Amino acid sequence: MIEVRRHNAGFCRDCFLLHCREQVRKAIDEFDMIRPGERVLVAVSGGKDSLALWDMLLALGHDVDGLYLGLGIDEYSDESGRYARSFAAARSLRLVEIDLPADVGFDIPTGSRIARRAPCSACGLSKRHLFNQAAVDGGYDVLATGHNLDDEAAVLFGNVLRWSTEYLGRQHPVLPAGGGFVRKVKPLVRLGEREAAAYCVLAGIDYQVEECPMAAGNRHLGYKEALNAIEDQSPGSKHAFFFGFLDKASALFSPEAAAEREHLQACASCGTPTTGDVCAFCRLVERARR
Ligand code: Q46
Ligand code: ZN
Repeated sequence: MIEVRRHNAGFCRDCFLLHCREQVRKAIDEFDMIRPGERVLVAVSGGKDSLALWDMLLALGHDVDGLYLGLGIDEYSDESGRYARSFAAARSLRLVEIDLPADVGFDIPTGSRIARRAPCSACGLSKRHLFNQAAVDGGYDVLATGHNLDDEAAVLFGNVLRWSTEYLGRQHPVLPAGGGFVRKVKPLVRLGEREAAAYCVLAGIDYQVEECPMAAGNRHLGYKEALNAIEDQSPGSKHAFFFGFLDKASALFSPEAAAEREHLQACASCGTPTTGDVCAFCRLVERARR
């Protein structure tokens, strides 16, 4: 029996798998994430969330290929690539691969050091850019990522703590396509981290359990721990926090994000929309390659 305290419910194996897929289907419908016939590219890291998401999207009948980005983080990246590849191979799925060191010229640990950026900041920037590029190049309509309810609640918590209004205006399970960006969706927003892990175990999905070594001690993990303590006392808090924000507050911040989008121009080097002449990713690549 799998207990989900947030829903005050217990499930057997088959009902739990159906429950998870149903939550994903609901998120897709509620936020109009994927329309019939659209081609989806899902970014997979080899971890539980993204592989569960790929599996669930296929089970729901979507046309989905995978995208794996090798970050060059020592054995962690070697192992994560193996999990992503074996998931795809066992199910005869298409996995698009990009290797940051081989294809772009730097790995996250060295690149971030040289560019004097925190590893997760250099990594996030690289992912955003390369995921979008791969989706555009492959002619996909939608890019899906495995961010779950715990991730979104923790990001929201951090943005609220600092009142980062420009980020609050952009925090949504769907970012529409436009100006060189494909639509970005987060179909796992209705599922918690533990549900994604339980889904993998029950669906027979082998995933990388080890977390990225670069995450240790970062703020995001601290926010997750704080929210876990609250959730323990009061199940449903994360859901109420995040979905309450979407219902009641998110629209208040969107004009600021929209105004920012109006000032974008094409990067002189790669053409991606940016606020400056050259986008942050191209500047990172330039510095890291030096
Ligand atoms: S992979 Fe990249 Fe994460 Fe590792 S370097 Fe940080 S952002 S922790 S999701
Ligand atoms: Zn650029």
